Amino acid sequence: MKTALSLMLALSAATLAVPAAAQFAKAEDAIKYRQSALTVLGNHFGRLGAMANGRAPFDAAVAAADADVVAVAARLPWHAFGPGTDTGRATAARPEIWTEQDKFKDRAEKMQAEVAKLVPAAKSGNLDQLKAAFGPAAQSCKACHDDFRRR
Ligand code: ASC
Repeated sequence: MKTALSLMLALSAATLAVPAAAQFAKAEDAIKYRQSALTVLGNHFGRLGAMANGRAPFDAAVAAADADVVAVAARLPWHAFGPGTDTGRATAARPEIWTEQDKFKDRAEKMQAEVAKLVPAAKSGNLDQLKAAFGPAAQSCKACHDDFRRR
């Protein structure tokens, strides 16, 4: 029974891991989509950060839910950085995203790997584990912003 449940959970996680790629009629739509995904990501990540840094009381259930949202949202923006979506709406995306694609992809993958670790950390109910996972995750956000987001 326990195995069947684990398998079911693993399968539902696998389904979530590959969200159907959204379709974009216009560059503006792609830009809006990725900005929305990153806004949701930042909102929930920010709340985890407040708990990790002691600016908000640690609430294990809230942290676990935030980490789940962060892990899913982190997978969403990337396909919305397609060719021709460098302009079309106000964007902080730097042109290097399209001229240094391997580096951008590497940063995106590193970020997803780091934020995925927030999920078990938050679900442990142990604030020290959340703190340990939060630092590298925040660093992975910053690493990409430093190179690929306009200041
Ligand atoms: C956040 C947020 C970011 C990252 C980044 C981490 O809470 O909105 O963009 O953390 O500042 O360095």
